[in-house]
Formats: sequence, C-alpha cells, structure tokens
Amino acid sequence: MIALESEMKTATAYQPIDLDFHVYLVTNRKIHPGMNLLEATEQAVKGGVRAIQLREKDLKTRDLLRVAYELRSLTLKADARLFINDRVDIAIAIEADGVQLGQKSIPPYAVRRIASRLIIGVSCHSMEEAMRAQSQGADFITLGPVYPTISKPGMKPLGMDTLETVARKLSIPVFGIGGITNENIKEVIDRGAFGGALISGIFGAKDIKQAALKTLKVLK
Ligand code: 3NM
Repeated sequence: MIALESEMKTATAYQPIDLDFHVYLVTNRKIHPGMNLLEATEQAVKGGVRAIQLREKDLKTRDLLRVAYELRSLTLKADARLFINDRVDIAIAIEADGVQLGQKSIPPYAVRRIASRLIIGVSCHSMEEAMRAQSQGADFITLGPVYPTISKPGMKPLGMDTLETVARKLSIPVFGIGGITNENIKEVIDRGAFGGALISGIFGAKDIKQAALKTLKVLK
C-alpha cells in the first residue's frame, strides 16, 4: 500500500553519494547568442566542466527533449554528469544522471519512488529550505543567490556568511549559486561549500572554453 505523504516526507535512510564535480554549469542559451546550446556546452566540456544542468524553462517539451538527447550524447562521450531542471520525466527518458528540483517541483521523496537511480539536487534560498530539502532526501542543494546576479534580477543576495552557515550545518553537499565566477569560486569552497554553480561566469564569456579552463584551474 502506498504510504501517506506525511509518512514519506522525511527521508532519512538515503546513503550520501559521492559527487565527482565541484563546478556545476547551468545552461541559458540566451546568453551566448550566435552559438547554439550544444556548441556552447561542447566548448565548456572541452574546457573541463564535468557537470551540466539543462535549464531552459521556456522550451516546449519536445524541443527540450531534443536538446536533452543532444546533451546526453555529448556528456556521455565526455564522461560528464547531466542534470535536468525540474523535468523528472525528461530526465528518465534520456537517462540523465539527475534532476535539479525547485521549491515547487515534485519533492525528492516522491522522485525516489519513480526514479531511484537519479541524483537529486534541490534549489534552496534559505536555511529553512536547505534543511527541508535535506530531510526530504536531496542528495545535494544549491543555495543562492550568493551574490547579486543579472541571471536572477531582483533577488536579494544571501552573502557568503549565510552560505557558510548553511554549508557547515548540512551533511549533504552545498553548491553556492548566483554571481559565482573564477574570482570567487575558491572562496565559496573555502567557506565550506562543496562547489559553485554558475551560468554567466562561463556561458557569458566570449571564449567559453577558456572561461571553463580558468574556473577549473583555480580549484586545482
Ligand atoms: N538560481 P549566474 S541564482 C539559476 O539563487 C539560478 O537559486 C539561483 O546565474 C538561485 O551564474 C541563479 O549568471 C542564476 O549568476 C545563476
């Protein structure tokens, strides 16, 4: 018999997983006009990025699915992880490595029931959301925005101190997001985060491959 939601909400039995990336690159095809998403992602992968999140919220389902297949093929060849924003159905269909859930998405404990293989990230914006995501079975979270960012205008930045407090409190990996660049990603990690998630710091660069190389190099 299916458990009641109240019984499933707290998920404590999951084993922590080992993530093998510290730079988590999020797509936005609109910030590299003149280069399509596949080409731009290929450049980033050539520059050493090993985790991509497909986040193209305005694409229609079939267009998103087509891009997801293309990125799956690319990331498999490069031994890189691929996460799909919000769309668990597409993540399952293309055999992605994981999903990135929002606060209004299907929650982690429910994803486990339909796709136990998927790695589950949850986007959080406060200590409360972070604690809840962890207790509901997230494998990792992103926390932000850490800094002001053109990619999320109007959102009040949390700052590095809040990132540090949350990262040190949680037992699952935390990625800082929002305004992360090669100039601050090392500090993000020094403050206790597992890594940094970013869009414009790599995809907003004229030379995406070089930007990726530079970002990975500062973490060596
Ligand atoms: N999520 P950039 S901030 C997609 O706070 C996203 O949850 C955020 O873009 C959050 O690296 C953000 O260009 C935008 O600042 C990240």
